[in-house]
Parts: sequence; structure tokens; C-alpha cells
Amino acid sequence: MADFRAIADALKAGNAPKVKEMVEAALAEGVNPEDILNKALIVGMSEIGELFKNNEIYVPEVLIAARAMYAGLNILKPLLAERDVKPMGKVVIGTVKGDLHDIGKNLVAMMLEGAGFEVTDLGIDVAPEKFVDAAKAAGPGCIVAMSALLTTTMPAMKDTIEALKAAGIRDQVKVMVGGAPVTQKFADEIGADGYAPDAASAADLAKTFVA
Ligand code: B1M
Repeated sequence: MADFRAIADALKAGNAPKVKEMVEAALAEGVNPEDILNKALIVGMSEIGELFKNNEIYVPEVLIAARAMYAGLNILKPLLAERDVKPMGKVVIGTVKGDLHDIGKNLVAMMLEGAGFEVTDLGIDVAPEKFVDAAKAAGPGCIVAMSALLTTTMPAMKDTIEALKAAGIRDQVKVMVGGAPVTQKFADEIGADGYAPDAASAADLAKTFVA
């Protein structure tokens, strides 16, 4: 009988080989891949998010846990695609134009993926038009997630929202922003739909957009 709790705990301990082994064993037993995703990987990753949010663990532990999550997720992905299991929602994420910082953005992308979202990571130095093209490709209802670490690149978030408006798709997407210099006040000023101070809160916020 698959032990979802044990898989979640191995993920939290960052034990990628163990996660891989237990996911494979669960599949061999005939356990539904969706159950492994929802009851083991997402549970473990969301507990990691809480610990990180409460400063009980730090970036290295999150990265190690995320690596263990991917060890399981990479096995499940093709099976979930075959079964046409719908993701929680779609997110296009990137660090805005002019900005090369990606450690925080990568953590946010990992937490979103760990929460069951299909994430398209556009990388760093992402121009507004590139966000627009990716949002069009992801389709209505997707989330556009932008990260900025420099005060000088924060205006690119507003530029991207303006580009979404100019493309006629602003009302079809949700926009969330974050990064060390970004605040709720700034998010409100530029007309974003939401702001999150950390990666775990970003996943929580994204869930509210698709609820
Ligand atoms: Co740069 N850098 N940097 N840097 N760098 C800062 C940001 C800085 C505060 C350092 C300082 O002066 N004290 C400063 C910015 C000052 C300002 O604008 N106010 C700065 C500067 C000035 C620069 C350069 C201009 C330096 C130079 O060349 N003169 C240059 C700019 C390059 C460019 O982007 N065009 C530069 C370059 C670099 C490196 C390339 C060397 C490197 C980046 C490597 C990389 O990312 N691959 C780097 C680094 C590492 C930093 C610091 C040291 C660390 C940033 C980081 O990764 N933090 C940083 C100083 C600091 O913060 N102590 C600094 C860890 C990460 C987990 O946190 O990214 O905040 P963070 O992400 C958090 C939250 O903010 C949130 O969740 C994450 C996890 O909880 N979050 C979101 C992030 N995105 C989100 C999106 C969301 C929601 C939440 O929704 C979509």
C-alpha cells in the first residue's frame, strides 16, 4: 500500500532517490498518478513552503526539497499528460526586462509547480511583448507572474501590464508581482491583481485566482 506521508517526508528531507523509488513503487502497485501528485508531492512541497515562510528553513533546503519533488514529478508528468489530467492552472513567469536576478523567481516557479500549476518559465530579462505572447499561448485564465529585484526594473512590471492592455488581453489574465523591492502598495499602483512577499505566499495567491 502506497505511503503518501512517507513520500512527502522524503521530499521534505530532500531525498530525491527515495522519492523516485517510492513513486515508482506506488505506480507499480497501481496507485493513480494524480493521487501521488496531490497526496504526496503537493502536500510535501506545500509543507516546505510553510516552513520557508516561517523562516524555519532557508533557500538551500527549499532548493534541495524542490529537486526531490522534481524526481517524483518527472516520472508522473508523462502519465498525467496521457490521462489528460488538467493542471490547477497555467502560469507564465519571468524576471522583468533589464533584470537578471532569478533565484527568487525560480523558487516561486518551483512552489507553483509544486502546487499543481503548469508553469512556463520565460527566464530573465523578459520583455513585455514576450510576456504577452506567452500569455496568449497559455490562453484565457492564465496567470502572468513577474519578478523584479531592482528598483530600476520595477517600472517594467507596469510596462508589461500596459502591453497586456494594448494586446486586448488584460481582462483575460491575472497578474501577480513580487521580488524584494516590490510591495502591495506598488502592486496596487500599477494595477496588478496581487502581490506576494515570498514563494509560498505566491503559490497561495495563485490558488485564489483559480478558485
Ligand atoms: Co544583485 N542586487 N545586482 N545580483 N543582488 C540586489 C538585488 C541588491 C539589493 C544588492 C544590494 O545592493 N544590496 C541590489 C538592488 C538595489 C536596488 O535596486 N534597490 C542589486 C544590484 C544593485 C545589482 C546590480 C546592479 C549590481 C551591479 O552590477 N552593479 C546587478 C544588476 C544586474 C541586472 O539584474 N541587470 C546585480 C547582479 C547580481 C548578480 C548577477 C551578481 C546576482 C544574481 C544571480 C541570480 O539571480 N542568478 C545578484 C544577487 C545574488 C543579489 C542579492 C545578493 C541576492 C538576491 C537573491 O537571490 N535573493 C541581492 C541582495 C539581497 O537581496 N540581499 C541583490 C534570494 C532570493 C530567494 O530572494 O529574489 O527576494 P528574492 O525572492 C524572494 C521574494 O522576493 C519573493 O519570493 C522569493 C522567495 O521567497 N519573490 C516573489 C521573488 N519574485 C517573486 C515573484 C512573485 C512573488 C514573490 O510573484 C510573481
